[in-house]
Amino acid sequence: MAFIKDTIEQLKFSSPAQSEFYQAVEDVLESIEPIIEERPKYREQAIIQRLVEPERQIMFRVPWVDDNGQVQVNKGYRVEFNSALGPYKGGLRFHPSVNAGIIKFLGFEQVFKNALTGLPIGGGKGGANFDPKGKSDAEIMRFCQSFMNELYRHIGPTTDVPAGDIGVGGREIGYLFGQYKRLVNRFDGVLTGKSTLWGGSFVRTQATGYGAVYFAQCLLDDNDDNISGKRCLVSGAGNVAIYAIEKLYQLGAKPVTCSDSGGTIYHEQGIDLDLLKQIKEENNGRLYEYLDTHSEAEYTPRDDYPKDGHCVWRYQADLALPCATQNELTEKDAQALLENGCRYIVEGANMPCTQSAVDLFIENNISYGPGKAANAGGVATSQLEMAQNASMQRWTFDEVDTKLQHIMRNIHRDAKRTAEEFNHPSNLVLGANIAGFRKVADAMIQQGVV
Ligand code: NDP
Ligand code: 2IT
Repeated sequence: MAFIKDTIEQLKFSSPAQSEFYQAVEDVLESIEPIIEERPKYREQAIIQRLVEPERQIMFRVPWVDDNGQVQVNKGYRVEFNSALGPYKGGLRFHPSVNAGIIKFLGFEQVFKNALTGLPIGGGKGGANFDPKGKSDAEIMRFCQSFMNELYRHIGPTTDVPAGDIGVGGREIGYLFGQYKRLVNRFDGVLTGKSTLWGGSFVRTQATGYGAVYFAQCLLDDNDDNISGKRCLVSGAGNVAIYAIEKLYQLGAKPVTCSDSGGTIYHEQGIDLDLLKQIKEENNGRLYEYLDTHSEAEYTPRDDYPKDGHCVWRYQADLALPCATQNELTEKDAQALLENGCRYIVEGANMPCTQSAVDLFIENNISYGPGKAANAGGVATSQLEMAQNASMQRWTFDEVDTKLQHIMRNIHRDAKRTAEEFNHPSNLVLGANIAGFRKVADAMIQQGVV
């Protein structure tokens, strides 16, 4: 349809060189075609043009001093994308690949993901092109403090509430929070993913991985199938991957792979979760160290991956959970998964499957859970953390976990019913995009042209 092409052309002109952002926008626009046809008010109110332009984008210099006394400079971002449903909410990513296009794609996804949770949160994202690898703890602290020296003036518990993403976990949230508190002299719930010692919520650490597996359970239920005994491929070895693996084991499944940017581990008897946590959470180590304990496992370095693909997806399994980064699962990988009989794909990461890989899953009627639905458990639990902070309450692990399970089931039901309503019963991409879009667009209309 013309409006998709026109919108992307305009974005290419006004926001050049942001390919991941165009990809995320195109994915949503293609799904919402039927509803745009149906409801003229979306066009009259220029909802698409407003949705693709963030409400505010902040870019800033982050100067800091490394352990050798050298001054380093990074580029920091916070994109406050849409506040129709609530305060801007979304993570911070510290990775050398971060640029304006990456943050905008993540912020755009976040708007619809947050809407799908049914909770009162708008969408935003931030980060920096800072590479945490090889940095000392003191360097991480100084970087976080410098980052917050600018960010603090833009955020607040009812304005914008950042959290973690790639390269930002509990340690970074601690340093960021400490500096915020020092600058404003208030103990605000201004960040989520805080330590449970000082205002964090139980289950936030586990929430994205657990939530993705709860979503997978919904897909299996739809097929009168059961997760117990399923062989699973997981990519990534960070927060999302680790807790997806943990929940898979708790439900009787068998995860046999994980990966980091250096390579992939395949362990036929099942990934050793305690060892993985020790390498990644305690020692900040590299995945090849896994072989020091399990020489029977296979390690494939990145250089030996198949052309145009990732070796994780070349193993046989029933369920695949990409949990590392965007566009990590290509069309060739999708073909390999289909040939090996994989029937369920659930995205723990944001936009991990390329557009052509997604097309292949949909064409082949594979049960596919798109990231903005399947990985929403993290941000949903962040909102539960905000709710606990605002009401000065503290819920138990089981209380939060039960709420998370309900939220994931509701997201799945909402996406599925919407897909049925628009006559594409098994297409959860379409269902999730329309369900999220409707909530945001209707709220924007009710709030006038702002
Ligand atoms: P972490 O930093 O904890 O872990 C990221 C993992 O992915 C690491 O194993 C990392 O390897 C690998 N990885 C990252 N970038 C690349 C790359 N360019 N190529 C290959 N491997 C890479 O991040 P999270 O687990 O928190 O995030 C993973 C994904 O999940 C991201 O897409 C994120 O946006 C998404 N997500 C996260 C949520 C959360 O609550 N944390 C919520 C919802 C989505 P290495 O260490 O070698 O770089
Ligand atoms: O992509 C995501 O949803 C996140 N990184 C979590 C955001 C949050 O605010 O918890």
